[in-house]
Amino acid sequence: MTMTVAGKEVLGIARAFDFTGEILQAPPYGSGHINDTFKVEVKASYGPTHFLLQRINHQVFRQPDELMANIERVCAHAYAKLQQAGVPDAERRCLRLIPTRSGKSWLVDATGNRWRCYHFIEGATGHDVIRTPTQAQAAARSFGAFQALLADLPGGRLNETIQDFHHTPSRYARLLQALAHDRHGRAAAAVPEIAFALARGQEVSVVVDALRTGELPERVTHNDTKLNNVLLDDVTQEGVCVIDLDTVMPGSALYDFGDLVRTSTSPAAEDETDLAKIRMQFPMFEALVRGYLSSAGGFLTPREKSLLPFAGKLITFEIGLRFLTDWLEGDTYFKITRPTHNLDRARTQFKLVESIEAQLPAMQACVDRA
Ligand code: ADP
Ligand code: GN1
Ligand code: MG
Repeated sequence: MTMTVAGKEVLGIARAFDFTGEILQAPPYGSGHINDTFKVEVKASYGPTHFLLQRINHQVFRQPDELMANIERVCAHAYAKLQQAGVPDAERRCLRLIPTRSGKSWLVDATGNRWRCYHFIEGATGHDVIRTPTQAQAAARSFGAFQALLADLPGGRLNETIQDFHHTPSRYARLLQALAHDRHGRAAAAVPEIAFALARGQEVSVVVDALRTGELPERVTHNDTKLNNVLLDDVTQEGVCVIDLDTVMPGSALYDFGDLVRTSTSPAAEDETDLAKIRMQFPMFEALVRGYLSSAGGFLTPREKSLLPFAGKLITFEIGLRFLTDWLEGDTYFKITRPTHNLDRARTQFKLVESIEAQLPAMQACVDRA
């Protein structure tokens, strides 16, 4: 967790970015677990206009300058390609950085925090909970299109902003370590969750092993494709813009599809406490497959396609491991608003894993048909 930031300080930071007009307010915004986000409202001659200001969590992202160098490259490439393709509303289809008044892509404040500012995408929303298969299809299509857009990113391999981010065996090992220390004496309160995790330790290496042997290709992937990291048009529900680019780096397409299954198939929130509400809804999965293959089907290998259902289970399990580990370690990583928040989140993830396990054969048949 990072230090909170005073409203007055945010206004001062906002003034360092290169837009004109009087700044009216800059309240906290969004429901991300990592960065601090503010919606800056500016009085411009043509009416109120908005910007999205963010303070990067540098306890999570240890090399924020390398991260911003990635984002500069990714944003510039995506925008140039959309313009070349003649997309009429290209400025709404990808994130664009607003430079500081001294021409830098990000700001370093007096205490060493990094800040960045994006154009605000109006008329579109990042949803915390899925409502319709149309939304699931649109989200998956957008993330597939995002991978396609970055398949020819020039300039060599992107920086790894978090080492081993989706290395599920390392996430599992970290849980074992947290359990061995049990520094906050919390393990006793999570006995069934711990047992659930320990019973599934043998499957965690499937994707990383296949990447190592070359059986699966490395690609530029988003790596944090939760449903609220794509903005859907408020009127048409079409995917407008993929956001939250901090973890765009080398990875597997399966990580991206897997996190879509995790966040776009259950009808309840990630931190729902009534576990009876948590389940993998098959029509949502079908919509994800349809949407994802409509934009990524052309480049995915047969092995990638066949592992799509398993990826849903793996990534849901992996994020469950991370929530449980953070709970055991005393809540140092994900933002929380109640004492058992991370344990509650781990429980929903594991309940969803169970639901996926029960439907894996049908999910596999669905992908094979597609
Ligand atoms: P975090 O890493 O903390 O999840 P995000 O980059 O996802 O932060 O941003 C937090 C929220 O801010 C998003 O869920 C989305 O609602 C909103 N958001 C981010 N970027 C934009 C943008 N350019 N235009 C409009 N809304 C945005
Ligand atoms: C974090 O930043 P946000 O809220 O979009 C996390 C993801 C987790 C997710 C769980 C950099 O995503 O990996 O899957 O929470 N991001 C980072 O909701 O750790
Ligand atoms: Mg986010």
